[in-house]
Amino acid sequence: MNLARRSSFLATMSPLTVTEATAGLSLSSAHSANNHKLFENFSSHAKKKSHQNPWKIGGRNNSIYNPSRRSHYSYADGPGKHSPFSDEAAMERYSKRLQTWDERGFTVGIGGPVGSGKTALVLALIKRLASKTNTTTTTGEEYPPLAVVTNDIFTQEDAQFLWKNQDVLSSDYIKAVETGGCPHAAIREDVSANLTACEDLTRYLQKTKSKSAAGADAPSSSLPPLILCESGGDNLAANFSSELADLTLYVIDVAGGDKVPRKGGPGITQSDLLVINKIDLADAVGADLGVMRRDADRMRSSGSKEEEDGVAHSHDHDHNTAAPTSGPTVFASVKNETALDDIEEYILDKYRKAVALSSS
Ligand SMILES: Nc1nc2c(ncn2[C@@H]2O[C@H](COP(=O)(O)OP(=O)(O)O)[C@@H](O)[C@H]2O)c(=O)[nH]1
Ligand SMILES: [Mg+2]
Repeated sequence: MNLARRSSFLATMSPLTVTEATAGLSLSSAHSANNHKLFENFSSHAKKKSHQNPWKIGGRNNSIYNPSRRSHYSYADGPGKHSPFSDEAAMERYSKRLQTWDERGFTVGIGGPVGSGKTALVLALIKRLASKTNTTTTTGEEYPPLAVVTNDIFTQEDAQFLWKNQDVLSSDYIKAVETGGCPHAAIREDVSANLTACEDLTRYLQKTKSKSAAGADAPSSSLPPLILCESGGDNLAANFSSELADLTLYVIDVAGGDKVPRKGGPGITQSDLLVINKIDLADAVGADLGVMRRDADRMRSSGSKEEEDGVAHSHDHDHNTAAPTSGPTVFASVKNETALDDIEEYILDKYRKAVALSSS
């Protein structure tokens, strides 16, 4: 159907059909309050300006292109707005938790597209953290016992890789979940298999702790476990449910192109820490880290007007310096061990705050 015919055709259709046909929305979502406004706005414009391209009606800020008018975002803070980790927000988050830390350890969700370096990061964290279990920091803080859950669709590939490639964490503490379907389903829609794996590991750690005959790597610490839960690689729409993850890391890599941060999606906008990995490949693939920093900051901003308009961050600022109002983003090369200290420190800091919050 050509444009003129489609416009007049749309003007004669029933309001609901117009919304569906043009905005691509489902019947059920058309009932949401947000969608209702969208529909009213859209259909009145469609009637008045039926000679125009209906996809463009209303301009950027008054159309279906305006993210705040889309119905498929269900985040309280709205799309593209990052809620920085704060003790208050954490309290709120953890008060809704169904299990105590001793029933299910502090669970760190590590998500991101296929091949971005999630397993490589988990391996690096195991090597660093598991070797410190049963020791204390220079300031006397204990390192927590560690456990790992991996998700693959049809195999236990990632768990096997982790079992084989390190000797600091017994394979007993690394459990594989085979999702059997889209990986996001197991971390977002029905998290029961992952919750069970985390609870089993927590119970197992408690049991081995109390057994004097346990192996050398059996934790003696009284702290609840720190569980790294690697998602199966998925698209940009996959993010952990807060029912499962107490802290989320989202891993993308420069080889996917420097456009990826601005494509957004809940992992990029909402994760507690965004990791942009493989910076060692930036020159080889022509990725501009300054652009990635600017876009990551914008997508992870807490939503000031300036930032939404995209004028707050200059094109040329240092890629290692985050804008103060944006959620944290770290540029890493797991291969070259760049920024691993920062990532480890970030996780431990949040773990310690969480455990302290619940016991205060
Ligand atoms: N050059 C480079 N390669 C990396 C880096 N991190 C991971 N890789 C490689 O990227 C590939 C995919 O990594 P993997 O951890 O399996 O990705 P996952 O699918 O996200 O778990 C592997 O061949 C890794 O060795 C990095 O920082 N630099
Ligand atoms: Mg993996």
